[in-house]
Amino acid sequence: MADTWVRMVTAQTPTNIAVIKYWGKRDETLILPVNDSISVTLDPNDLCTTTTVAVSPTFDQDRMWLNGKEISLSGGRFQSCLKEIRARACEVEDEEKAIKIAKKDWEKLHLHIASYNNFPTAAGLASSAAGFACLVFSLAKLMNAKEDNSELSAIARQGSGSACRSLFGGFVKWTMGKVDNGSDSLAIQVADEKHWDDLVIIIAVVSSRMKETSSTTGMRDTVETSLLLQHRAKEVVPKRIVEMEEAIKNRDFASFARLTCSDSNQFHAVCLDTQPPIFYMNDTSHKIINCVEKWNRSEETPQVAYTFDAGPNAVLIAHNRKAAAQLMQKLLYYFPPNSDTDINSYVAGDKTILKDAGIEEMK
Ligand code: 2P0
Repeated sequence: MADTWVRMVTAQTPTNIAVIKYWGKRDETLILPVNDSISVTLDPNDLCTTTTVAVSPTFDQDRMWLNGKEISLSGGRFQSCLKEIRARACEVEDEEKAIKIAKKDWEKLHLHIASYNNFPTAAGLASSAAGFACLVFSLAKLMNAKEDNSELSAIARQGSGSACRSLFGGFVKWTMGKVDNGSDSLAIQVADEKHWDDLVIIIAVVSSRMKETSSTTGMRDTVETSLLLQHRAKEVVPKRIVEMEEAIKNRDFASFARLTCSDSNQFHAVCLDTQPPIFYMNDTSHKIINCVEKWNRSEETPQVAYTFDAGPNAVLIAHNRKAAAQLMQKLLYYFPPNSDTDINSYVAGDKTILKDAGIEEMK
């Protein structure tokens, strides 16, 4: 009876959207970036991963299931995260369940991991960010590791770069760090989730197709071939990071929107400057940019910021609920459902925005 116990921990982690982008690694194995980045973490009700990790002496190997299907844990990135967390495991004593795990036992014990995304993986929104952040956080709790979230972020980073920023809510900076072993390449919170809570994020899902160039491959090609990336990483981003932190601290939406849109556009320019060129946005993405730019210029101050990651989906950050409602009206006017330049569906933090606009959230 004594050796049939199971200890479990469940955690939930939202994905994050970069407003100053990470693109390019200086070390591919440790996942060390060529520049700092800043992101906003979504609400846990939006796009998030829920992960349950379990340990039991009855498990004979490490296994993982993603959305109910078993996946291989043999990849270097999974193994790096598991190794780093196991090295920090501490003694666990749970008197109620009569469980006692000594520090050295963690080397022999095996894990079962079940992870679910609350959004369709095929929607082109699948992100390794929430996944690795949730994996590392839940394993740290299971193994009673004493590291704080910044220290854990340096482990999640080794699963996927952008994952390090999902260890915190609100606005988060990933500092690229200086040292070769990557110990100072980690995430810190710039402002918590309550600091600027009138912002409304709406994601317009433009395509559900899988992207043609993975971020990892795209970044490698960019680092090898783009001169613009050198300029961006050394000259442009360091200044933008300072300005973006200021804009966030002062809740200065005009500066926030200008920096967010410019940085998204420069990231896609860097992709175009890559050999062979990488096209992540499509015609619909470009039309959304035009629509937002025209609207922002017709107002006294910008109402909406746009940003696009390694795919055509638009992440739109509205100044407030009123701007979000107006944005939905404009999108539905310019991109009527079932037209050629269709937006398949929407995801929003504030569900009433979609309901009021008369549309359904994606299932
Ligand atoms: C970002 N992206 O800052 C940027 C903007 C996409 C565009 O981080 O190779 O999946 O696992 O470190 O984290 C996507 O890259 O790449 C990404 P790896 P990751 O959010």
